[in-house]
Amino acid sequence: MNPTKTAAWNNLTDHYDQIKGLSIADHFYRQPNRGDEYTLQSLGLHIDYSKHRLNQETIKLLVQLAEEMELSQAILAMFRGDRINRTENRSVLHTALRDLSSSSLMVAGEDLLPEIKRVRQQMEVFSEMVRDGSYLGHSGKPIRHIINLGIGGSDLGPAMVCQALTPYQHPHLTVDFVSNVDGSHLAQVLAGKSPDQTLFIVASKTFTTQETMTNALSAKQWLINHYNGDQKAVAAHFIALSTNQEAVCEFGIDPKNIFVFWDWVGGRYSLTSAIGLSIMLAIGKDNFKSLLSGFHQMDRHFLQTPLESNIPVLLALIGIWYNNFWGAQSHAILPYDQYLHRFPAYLQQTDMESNGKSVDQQGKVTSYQTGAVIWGEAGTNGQHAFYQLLHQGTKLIPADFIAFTKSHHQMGDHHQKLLSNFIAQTRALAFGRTVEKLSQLNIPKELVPYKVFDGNRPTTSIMAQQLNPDILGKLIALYEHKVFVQGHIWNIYSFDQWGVELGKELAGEILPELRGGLAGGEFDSSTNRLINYFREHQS
Ligand code: G6Q
Repeated sequence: MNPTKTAAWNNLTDHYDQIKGLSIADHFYRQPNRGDEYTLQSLGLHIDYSKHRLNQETIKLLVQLAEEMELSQAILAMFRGDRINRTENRSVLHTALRDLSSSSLMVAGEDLLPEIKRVRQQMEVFSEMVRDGSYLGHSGKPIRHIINLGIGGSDLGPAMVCQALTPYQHPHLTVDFVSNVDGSHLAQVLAGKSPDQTLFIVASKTFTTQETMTNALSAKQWLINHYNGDQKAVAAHFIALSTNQEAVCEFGIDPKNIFVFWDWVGGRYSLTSAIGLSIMLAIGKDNFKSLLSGFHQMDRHFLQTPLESNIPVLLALIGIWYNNFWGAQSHAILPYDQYLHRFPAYLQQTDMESNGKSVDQQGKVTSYQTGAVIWGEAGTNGQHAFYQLLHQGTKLIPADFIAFTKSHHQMGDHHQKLLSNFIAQTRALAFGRTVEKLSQLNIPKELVPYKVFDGNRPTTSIMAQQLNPDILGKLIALYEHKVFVQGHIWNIYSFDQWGVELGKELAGEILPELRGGLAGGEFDSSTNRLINYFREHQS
């Protein structure tokens, strides 16, 4: 259904006209207790959405929009395994991977949970052996270095989580991620590593992705060179995470070292499947379980909580409010935690690959805006870079500020300083600095216009006690479901990625030209010229 044809959409358009003149400061003036009234506390998360250009009527109408779009039915359909990814004819069941409370999940006459549990147990046994040193490399030494070879969904999630949970990592194992087909990436990670103590995880759902297979073959060569051509070394130093068992065996990986997952796990939603093995190796099976439990609690919250107090639903609806009624083009993710500095990049994929679509579920080009540009960086670093534009630029950029009350490192007053910046920024963005305030500060008159901050820049503050596996699981699931809600309301298919597939095809098209003779003029003149430039300037 086209969301713009709903009564709620019409009402929201009128409502926007009525309140667009009110600033965030005006809303606080009218409702001084907004800080209490627009805060949700659930699952150990403190979500403050008071610093927004909205009131209770806005929320009511946004919830009506969700109801008219039959959101609750759509949520149920995803959890029970309906084939909601219609363009690929697949179910979307990443929630089953972390379902720690159900005893069965029947989809098309088959219970999915036993197989999920079997693979998780296989992962646990394997990761415990590596972690306690009983898993040995080809020359009988324990593993010290783990290198995940994967890209996109087979890289970003595990890489972000391993970084975020650094304080929980095994002290004697290093975990690296190589994704780029640029040989510099692999070379940099291999440098200084001893092959006889290195374990490669080839993470690829399809096991055909150019970047990953190229890196895997080069890594294999590096290993075999070390063992003077002994191919048997591969079995002890390579494992695979994939849905394509046949291709994995062809590569020479021991079938018992294949950790499978299923076509109903989308790449960017796969970190709680076997794709998360690098995470389990890094933080251990118990911490991995806490991560899953965090995910699962947010899944339950999403499934069971009424729309108006459902965290992912609310954040999604507020995003739609800015995207479709205020014309915001982008959304910033600003974690005030250095360990979360990869979180914006991770969410970029979750959100932009899912909702970067312009054709609706009926095959028609949408007449309205869909997914926002997601970007961001850890605070306080961003404050010394792009916050200038957030405060005084011409663009409207709603932002999520994320912070934790407890640091993993008690170091002087670092953490109070970090958090004071976090709180001060959301306040400054909302309320700005007026001419009246400046006049009390003895500012030269001609500088006043430059030092005025209009404020009225919307933010959501998300706080929790500490960045631990459980809270991280909740945060990730929160954003996954936010993306789902927005995609559903925009009436697009969030779980395919034909734009990514196009890139995969194109990479193969140009490669022979770079290897072979002069470009034959089969492409446009710019492409031919670039190909020729490459060929002529290689040496
Ligand atoms: C994710 C996308 C994409 C995918 C990579 C890697 O949802 O489909 O980012 O994860 O292209 O694909 P493979 O895991 O098949 O190598």
